[in-house]
Amino acid sequence: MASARARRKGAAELLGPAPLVVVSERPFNAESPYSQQLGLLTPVDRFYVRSHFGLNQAPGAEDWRLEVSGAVQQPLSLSLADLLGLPARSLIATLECAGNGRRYLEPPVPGEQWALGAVSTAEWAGVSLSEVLARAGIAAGALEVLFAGVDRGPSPVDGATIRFERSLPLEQALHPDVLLAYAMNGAPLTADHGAPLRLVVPGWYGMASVKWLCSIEVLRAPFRGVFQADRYVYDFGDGRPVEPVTSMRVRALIAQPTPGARIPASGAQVRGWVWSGAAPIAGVEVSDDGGETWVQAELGARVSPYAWCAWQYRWRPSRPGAHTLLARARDASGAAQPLAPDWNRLGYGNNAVQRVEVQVGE
Ligand SMILES: Nc1nc2c(c(=O)[nH]1)N[C@H]1C(S)=C(S)[C@@H](COP(=O)(O)O)O[C@H]1N2
Ligand SMILES: [Mo]
Repeated sequence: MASARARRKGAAELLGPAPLVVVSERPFNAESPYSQQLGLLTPVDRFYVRSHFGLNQAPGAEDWRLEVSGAVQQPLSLSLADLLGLPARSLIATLECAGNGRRYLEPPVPGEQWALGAVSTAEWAGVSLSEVLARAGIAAGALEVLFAGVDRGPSPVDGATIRFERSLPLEQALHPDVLLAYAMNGAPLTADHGAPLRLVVPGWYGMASVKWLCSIEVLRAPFRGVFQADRYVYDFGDGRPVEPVTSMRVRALIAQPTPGARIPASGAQVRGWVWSGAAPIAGVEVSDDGGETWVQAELGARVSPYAWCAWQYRWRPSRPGAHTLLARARDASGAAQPLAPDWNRLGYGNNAVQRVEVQVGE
């Protein structure tokens, strides 16, 4: 992957600004420059990257295999060619890291200090996981399905070498929209995004979408690994029970204007993206007075139930000077973005409304 990064840097020199905003070099973690996001799909070289350990080299597609084992009638060992021979399925889905917005928590929490760019959208193509599980045959007593990537590194809990592995409840794993994806935006997966095969769990925070997938094991007991039980849990520290992090909370992002922008007195188009993994989007409201009053924004087409949706609002400022723009989304379950983060010890799911300060000229 070092070479992929070197290539990216080389390309950036030719094209101008670097396409990704680097959060850490090793392992490589970087945000998408979402203020420049124009179309629905994020170009692959602008799609955020989140890797716990990183890989020196992505597994070669030639000798790579996917092993399916555990509580199944027929264990399988599949090559990429085997998977390409199964019925193909594609869908557009937004992926957001559960740590997106962690930087804004008060008091601060440990972990990658993401601003708001750990979210991107792609068209994923592959095979339904359910298709492969049906070929293996689920045996009696199955409860969960465990997914492991080839990447290894020190456990954040005790430093022991572990793999990145996570499970899904059987019912979720059997949903036909959960994909074993080999392509992204019409091209084979790149090393950073999990080549040659990754899981894509639409609607869930990104940690569920295991990259560099090499093994699937059907389990009869709940998985309690580090990235399941110690990480990716909401620990509010206020007496509320500890809960697993699952679907993406409703959130609107303001792409334009950007912080510090100078806006003409006639106003500007305020626009961005809105998504929710928990329930369909119900609406986006904008405030230009720090949250005193709110007006409805216009929603663009819903292209996929799993993809973000464009929104916009034609803003006509009532006075010159400093303004704080806010955008707040609601979903059909009645959930709305909070004005302040729902703080938790590991800093997940911070979907608090974004504030963008701008200056309106005379
Ligand atoms: N094998 C493996 N899969 C992984 C990870 C990882 O570190 N290793 N990170 C997860 C997390 S936390 C996120 S947010 C998504 C990021 O996917 P992306 O890098 O393609 O954006 O991958 C998930 N899958
Ligand atoms: Mo993540």
